[in-house]
Amino acid sequence: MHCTLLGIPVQSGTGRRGCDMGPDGLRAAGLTEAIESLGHTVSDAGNLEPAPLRPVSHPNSVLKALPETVAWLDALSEKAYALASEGMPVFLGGDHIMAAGTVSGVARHANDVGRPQFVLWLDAHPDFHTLNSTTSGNLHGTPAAYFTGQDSFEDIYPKLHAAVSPENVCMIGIRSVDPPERILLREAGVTVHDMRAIDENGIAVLLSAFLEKVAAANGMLHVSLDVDFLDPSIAPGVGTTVPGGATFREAHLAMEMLHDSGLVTSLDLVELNPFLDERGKTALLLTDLTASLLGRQVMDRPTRSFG
Ligand code: DIR
Ligand code: MN
Ligand code: MN
Ligand code: MN
Repeated sequence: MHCTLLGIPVQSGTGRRGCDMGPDGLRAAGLTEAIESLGHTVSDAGNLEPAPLRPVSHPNSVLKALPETVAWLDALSEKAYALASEGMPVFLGGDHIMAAGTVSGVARHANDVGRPQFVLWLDAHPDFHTLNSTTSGNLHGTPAAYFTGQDSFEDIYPKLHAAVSPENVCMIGIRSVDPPERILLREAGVTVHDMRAIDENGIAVLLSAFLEKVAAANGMLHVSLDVDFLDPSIAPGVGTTVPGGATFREAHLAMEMLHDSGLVTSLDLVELNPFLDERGKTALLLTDLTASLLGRQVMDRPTRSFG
């Protein structure tokens, strides 16, 4: 397989600085070498630059850095669309607003080739605010609402060529949901597995059910991995730590199952903040998780098939 790395040093969607160093933190952790060691080829497309600013406004006065963020999305949604047709893009963040660009871009490609787009959202947060519902104004809380076609984004975020059906989105690891998000998620019909669901069922059961669904539909699968999906004790390099996250083994098992499924077509690694990290600990963990997703195994085992 061929992987293309694209750095997206956006941090305008979050309240804290340092995410702009995320792509270089992942490179320093040896991401390219880790992927190559598994027999894949890697090209690094370098870091994206935002498009020129265009005039955008919205009546919600708390929104932070709207024009800057939109300039990133304008560039990224086109770039992600282009990269989706050549191997597996690995998008290196940058804060989670970038998923508005990556998912909309890959979903447009999936639509072109006549396949449904699915999204596995691994995060403490659903990031399902509209521009109307956010009270923090941090736009990294909005991407999943945008790419599933919720309202408020029209003529502000890039034109959405192919919305992802909310029924095709599965969120795992969720443990911080704002009241308006809770209502919007329920109304839209997104599958949300909170941490309690992991505790009660095990992550393998939840993930298997979703992978069966993707396989049965011959879907394309985008995985969006937010650092704060992980417990802060193993992944401190993120601006929005929430206690009670996925363990080291839960995260690796999810990645190993994703590999075995053969279904993953694109990946986001987001919200790494090297300024807050402990001697590269979080960047190294993300690198190892990516290796598990791309085929690193402790022992050889037969490939499991879904669908
Ligand atoms: C909170 C936090 N729901 C907000 N969101 C995120 O500001 O909208 N934190 N994504 O990482
Ligand atoms: Mn393709
Ligand atoms: Mn997130
Ligand atoms: Mn998060």
